[in-house]
Amino acid sequence: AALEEKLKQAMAWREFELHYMPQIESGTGVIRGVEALVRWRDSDGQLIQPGDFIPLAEETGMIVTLGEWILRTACQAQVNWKQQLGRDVLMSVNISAVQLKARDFANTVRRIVWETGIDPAYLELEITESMLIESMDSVKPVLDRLREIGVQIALDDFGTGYSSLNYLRLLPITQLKIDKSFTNRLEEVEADRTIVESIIDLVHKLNLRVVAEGIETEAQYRILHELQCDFLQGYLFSRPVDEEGIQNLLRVGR
Ligand code: G
Ligand code: G
Ligand code: MN
Ligand code: NA
Repeated sequence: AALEEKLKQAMAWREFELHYMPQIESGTGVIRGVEALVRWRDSDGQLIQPGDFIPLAEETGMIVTLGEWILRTACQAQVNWKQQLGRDVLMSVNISAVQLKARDFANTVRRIVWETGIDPAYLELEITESMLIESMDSVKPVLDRLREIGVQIALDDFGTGYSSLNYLRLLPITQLKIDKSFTNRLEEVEADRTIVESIIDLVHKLNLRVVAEGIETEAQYRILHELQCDFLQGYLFSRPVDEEGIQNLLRVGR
């Protein structure tokens, strides 16, 4: 309960901030987008990672308010960068199952798109396959509405849950993110390479795009480039950085 109080206070005191991790085009090395990742700067100036407060925010329902702030802040940043840097950057935002299932989620997104003026084609919402297991039927209409608004939908952490081909077949997904547990040992483990290659082929045959996460070495980069993975994300390119850090990376253009 102590943490819950602190979390409420943090919301009132605006102690949250967004950090950003670039996603690069594997062919050119150019940054095509960023993933927004929330952090909590507590009153002592300490940076708290989402793993330490998102679960509680979900349990208490606070994620709905926090998630709205995250979405609005990310969209506003995208619009600012367009004005300041003259380029559109794809903004990917993680969406919790609790948010997606809250009534009115699609309307909330529509309102934030309208209020911030973001081109919805440059907003991507990341959902995880684990949130689909029990609620495929209720989630699908929400995703359909989000696509009508024009936002992109990414299936995050692919391969870690119950990766059902049904999701790819039935849901209006635009991009798939291969989890880092598959790219970690790409150099050493032949089976991982085979699986990743097959996922990329399948995704391309479905006319979707694919991002590989957790790229930390040049060797992983080379293999994924050879396998024609569209986009890459990982510490090799950059760790999550704050607003100033990402603006610097975007200015350099790579
Ligand atoms: O940034 P980090 O690696 O600590 O993120 C850990 C987890 O927290 C990841 O699974 C990520 O998806 C999740 N996460 C990070 N930022 C957000 C956010 O803004 N909203 C939600 N719902 N989850 C987030
Ligand atoms: O679950 P989700 O994919 O949203 O989690 C994203 C998190 O994965 C980010 O917070 C980021 O810190 C982490 N991540 C991304 N790339 C790498 C990487 O190359 N290595 C490691 N260890 N973590 C990464
Ligand atoms: Mn993600
Ligand atoms: Na992921």
